[in-house]
Amino acid sequence: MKRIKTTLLAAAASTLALAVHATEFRSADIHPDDYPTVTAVKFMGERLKALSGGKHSIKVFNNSALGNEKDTIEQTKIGALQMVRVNIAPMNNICPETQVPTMPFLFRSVEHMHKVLDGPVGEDILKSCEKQGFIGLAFYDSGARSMFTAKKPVRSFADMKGLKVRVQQSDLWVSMIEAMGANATPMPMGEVYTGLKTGLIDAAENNYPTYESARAFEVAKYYSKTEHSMAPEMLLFSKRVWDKLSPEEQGWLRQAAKESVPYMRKQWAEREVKSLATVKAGGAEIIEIDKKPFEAAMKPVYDKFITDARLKDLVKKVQDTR
Ligand code: GTR
Repeated sequence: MKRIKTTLLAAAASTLALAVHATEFRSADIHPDDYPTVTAVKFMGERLKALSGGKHSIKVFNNSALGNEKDTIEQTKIGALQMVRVNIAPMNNICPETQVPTMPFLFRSVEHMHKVLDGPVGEDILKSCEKQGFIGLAFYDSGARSMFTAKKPVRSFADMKGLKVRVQQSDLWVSMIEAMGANATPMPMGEVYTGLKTGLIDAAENNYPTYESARAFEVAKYYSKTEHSMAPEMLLFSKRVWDKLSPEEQGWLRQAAKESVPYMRKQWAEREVKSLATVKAGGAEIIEIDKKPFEAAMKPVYDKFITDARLKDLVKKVQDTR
């Protein structure tokens, strides 16, 4: 009898321990429910739940419910938020190594980008944000970004002159757009639609899925395929929270994040095709453009941002990756 009692007590205690320590990590995203970054983090949550035997899960707060990317990065840094999925651009001013995969015309193809980000250079860049309070868990795809305009189409490099272009909140992005002869206005993504509609800005740039999901094609129907950057998405975990987890828990998170990458890539490839069809059906004009003058204009951007030996070495390693 005593034995049974002890066993029961132990079982109750362990259930209690599980209940006390079970954690639902919160993760932020600016995108809608069906966007591949959102579905991928949800998938990661399912994997985490399975790997941890139900101990941990993830709740995604998307649609900018917790604020814009800059705000949610701040919340993650202080540990108020455990995880965030953002584009790499708003990290550019925080950890300089993230500038490397953002650089214009750096990746030759999607395959090249995957090879770099899946290899030691990607690992190195993810790790580089640790000293700033972020554990880099993974990179996700974001395709290539191109220019879209509201009033006049951009058919050649010269058409960029004087345009007011919205950029992400990053000094590197400001320089990139200025090197194209345009004026850069940094602002959060959530303000782009109204900005284009009211004429506060003439243009913005993004991949097909965001051009579509933000309904930007309704107010800026000329999409010129400049494909100037393949700046990827990043999945970041708060180091403050991370340091309180056991190595086993950290391992589950890393594993679940890793497993979400191929899932995301598949969803992404499908979404790019779907979004292109949607924007075309919605009246967008897709313009083929000579990218050479754009690429040639980017030398000052490299000179200004890829300054020290470490960044130069990383860029070289990317270029040498075959
Ligand atoms: C999207 C990206 C977002 C955000 C947005 C922007 O492609 O997925 O994270 O960075 O672009 O331009 O602000």
